[in-house]
Amino acid sequence: MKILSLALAALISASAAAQSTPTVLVDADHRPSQSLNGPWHYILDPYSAGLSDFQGAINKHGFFENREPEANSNNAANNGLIEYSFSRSPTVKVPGDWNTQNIALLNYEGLFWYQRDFDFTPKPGSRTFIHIGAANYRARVFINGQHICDHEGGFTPFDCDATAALKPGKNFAVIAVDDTRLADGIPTLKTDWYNYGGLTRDVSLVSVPTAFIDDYDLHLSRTDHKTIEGYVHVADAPANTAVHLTIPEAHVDINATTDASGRAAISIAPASLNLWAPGNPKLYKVELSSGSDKLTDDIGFRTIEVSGTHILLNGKPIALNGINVHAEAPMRGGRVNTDADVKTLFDWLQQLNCNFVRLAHYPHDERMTREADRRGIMVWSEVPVYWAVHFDDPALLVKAKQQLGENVRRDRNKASVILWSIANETPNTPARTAFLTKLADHAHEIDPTRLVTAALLVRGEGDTKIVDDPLGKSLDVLGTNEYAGWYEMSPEKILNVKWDIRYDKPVIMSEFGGGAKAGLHGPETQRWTEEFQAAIYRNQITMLSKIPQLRGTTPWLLMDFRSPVRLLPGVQDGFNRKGLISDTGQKKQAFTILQKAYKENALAKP
Ligand code: GCB
Repeated sequence: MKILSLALAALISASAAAQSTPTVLVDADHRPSQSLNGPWHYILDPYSAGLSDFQGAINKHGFFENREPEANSNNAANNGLIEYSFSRSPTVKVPGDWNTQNIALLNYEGLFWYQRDFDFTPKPGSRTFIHIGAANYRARVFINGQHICDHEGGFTPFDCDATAALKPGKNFAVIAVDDTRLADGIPTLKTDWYNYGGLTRDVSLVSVPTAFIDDYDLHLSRTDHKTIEGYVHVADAPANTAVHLTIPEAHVDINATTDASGRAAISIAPASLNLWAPGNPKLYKVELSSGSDKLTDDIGFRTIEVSGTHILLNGKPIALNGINVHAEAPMRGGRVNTDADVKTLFDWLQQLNCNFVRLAHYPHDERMTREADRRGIMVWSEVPVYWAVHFDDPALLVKAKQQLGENVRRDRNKASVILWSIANETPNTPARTAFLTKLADHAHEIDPTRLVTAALLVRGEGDTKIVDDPLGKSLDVLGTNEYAGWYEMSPEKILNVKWDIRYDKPVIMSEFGGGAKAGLHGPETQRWTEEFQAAIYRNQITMLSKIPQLRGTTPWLLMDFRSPVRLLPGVQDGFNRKGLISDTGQKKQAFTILQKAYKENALAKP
């Protein structure tokens, strides 16, 4: 591990000249692009042969050079012996984790090389970025043998400037992805989800003019609920560069100019605006241009605030009827990364009468937040600061901020996203509280228009659940996880549970539930039956509905998902079975119970 890290560090500094720092191009999914999805050759490299030699020294002619073995042995001395060949290696599909594409790769964790050829025609006066929707967990990107960039973090997008390495005609890309779990990673070594490795989301080439719009933030002002405010940022443009913004349907047509940092401030109050809300997911076509750069987005306008223990959407109190969703692709496993996956999940959410979803426990594919915008489903969006992260390591705060920053940048123009969650079930220690207070402050600083939350553990004294985690001070909304009826007490005892919430803030019950194997029936007292799970839901609904400051619920969870810590044969078989729907799409009894409760608004009250 150490040797590999050193090798990577040396490799990175050796070719630093070509490298760029990854960025996130906002709205990349709406820009014209050249897709690099499809089959890529791969080499499994558990011993890091493509990066370092037999004594761990850096291999200057690593696999990123994409060479082929020489037939003539005399040539071998010049370039070193070539003991790999991408063209003779098998392929996997991108986007897609490697684990579910080949049974032999199901449990592989380590270094994995991807390679593909592509044709490219550079356009004069343009720059080209390679866009990677997500690579789990670390990625090193090479084009035509040149090292372009590195990225750490398995669930956020990144864009790297590849202009200098691209050439007209035939090109090749090599991407080394390493999903080794790291003690000093975000998340850390242990999670209750599968470590699907690889290029799990779309890969493409995005060409933009030399000066171009890389970022913008357009939202409704919380102060007057009428003004669209924010900024448009033009990368690599001099001060006073003109920016043009139109929203034809709202009769907005304005010009602005950038300051020295490239930002053009926006503030415009249209005569009338139809505000985004569940049941009215109005999106406006927004057109932005600067110089020869032009892009369009579909943006909803709404405000989200807290008043005492209430959550206000467009100034009105709301209740959040939600559920947790992992990015587990319905009925096929692997990660959600297609329109069809997203449609299945959102159809289920709407059947359940949800107006809210918690995208657990990391940023999901951008298709998910786009669809939430279109369908009017509010979103809790999270970064994987999960369980026992090394909170005393300052380097990890940097990594957490990076992932949060990338997530915010990608999704800040999505009306559906109302909550940034900074963590899940972290231990209540001074180091944790200091770390997450800084992360919460950072979230407020980079996006002052949304609410910040975290899923907290609750303390129990007898039948009383106490919410007094000191982190609560830094949060706008408290998420609380509890598993009464499953990890503690029998389902009928749930009805005795009382709450002592020591904050005057809105509460979302961010997890509760229990497991059931779809199709297994028996008495309510028999664990793993659908009846047992249904009893938990019935009693939780009765108990939770009595919490005066309950503003939302997201039970755990919509669909069963693959997890390496769920090992009970014949029942779990490597899956967490707390879904209301099985991994094969079979609905369990509790689905109908929650569906009815949400139809009757029986849980949270506005
Ligand atoms: C939790 C975690 C979630 C787990 C779940 C469970 O508290 O937040 O990631 O999967 O419990 O099933 O135990």
